Amino acid sequence: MIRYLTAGESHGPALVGIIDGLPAGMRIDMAALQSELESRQGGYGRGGRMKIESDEVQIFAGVRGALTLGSPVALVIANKDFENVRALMDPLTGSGAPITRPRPGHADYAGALKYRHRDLRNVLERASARETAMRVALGAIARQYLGVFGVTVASFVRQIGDVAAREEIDAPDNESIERSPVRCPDPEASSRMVARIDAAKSEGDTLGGVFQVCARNMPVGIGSNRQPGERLDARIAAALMSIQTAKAVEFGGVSADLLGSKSHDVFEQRNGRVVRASNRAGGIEGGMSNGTDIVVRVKVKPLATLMRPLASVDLSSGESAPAAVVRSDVCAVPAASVIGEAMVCLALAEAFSEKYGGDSVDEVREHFEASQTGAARVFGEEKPTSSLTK
Ligand code: EPS
Repeated sequence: MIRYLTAGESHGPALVGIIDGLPAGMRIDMAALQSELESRQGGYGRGGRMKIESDEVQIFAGVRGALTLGSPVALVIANKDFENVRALMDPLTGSGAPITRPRPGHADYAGALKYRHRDLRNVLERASARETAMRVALGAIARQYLGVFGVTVASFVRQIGDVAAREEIDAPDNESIERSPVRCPDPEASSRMVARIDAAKSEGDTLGGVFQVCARNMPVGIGSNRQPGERLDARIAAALMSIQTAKAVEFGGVSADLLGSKSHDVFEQRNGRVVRASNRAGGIEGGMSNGTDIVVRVKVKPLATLMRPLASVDLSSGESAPAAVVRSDVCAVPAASVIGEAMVCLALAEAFSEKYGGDSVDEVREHFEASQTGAARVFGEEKPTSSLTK
């Protein structure tokens, strides 16, 4: 089964990632990996760090001649800023004045007590969203694996602060997303979002928002209803909630204040196929993909590092003091949407590998095709059962 691990501190020498369980013979498109890393670095509202970094991923294991070997794939992304802070962050000799005033909303306080660190830097370095660069690189590989099944994953920004894209925008084209400096396909909302970011910056404040991820061309039956942790929505939600700023995840458009008669996606028969009249479930029923698009929205909090710091307590003296101020971004919702895609790709890759198995790409493909053919025959070939896609 596909699984992964990351390691690395924000200002340490490098980020490291391992993805295990990929089939052999899968072509790795490095240009695609690089372009996803570039998207994550972009987005209006980023701070000075992104002028220092230009994330370049290197493969250290598991690939030869651009084809996976079936062994674990190991990736490294250097932190360019490490050279500027080597005295502070060198793994063997690093030291410096401790940070002792926790930022409300950050990992600082809980981490200090949990790991018994007197210097909050020892917590915040790993808690930093810098680590998501490696997730995006791993997610790009997971996306290439999903390509074997024809599945695609895209995202866009719905809201920054109190500025929201028009609600009816649901499946925008890629160009309209990429054209916007905040990955919002509604041009009018996009310019208002940029203005909101400028205003927050000038006030020493930060902004959160909402992004949406969509996985298309999903087959039926990924994930399972057997055990709570096997449910596809539970797995995707867990993956998305692991993004540092994420606070809520919502599938589809079911509303708590509507009756059941207005909430579900009725079945229709069209040209011998079973189709759905709507997609309020967001592509998942009973913990399994139902063949429609997986649509999920994620709410992210405003960043916890404010240039005009919030009230805090100096943990070394016990005195009231403003929270520590360290360099940061004003808004990272556009980056979070790219990271959200990576997390959905990783969660899906894990679930697909569980269902289709296989040691080589050809074997995976054979399993997938056999499964598709079998599913289409469940109720007999003459019946309208082929709701394998929408
Ligand atoms: C981050 C703070 C900033 C961001 C960083 C996440 O870094 P720094 O403290 O070095 O200015 O730029 O994000 C990244 C480095 C990145 O690659 O996304 C934080 O505290 O989480």
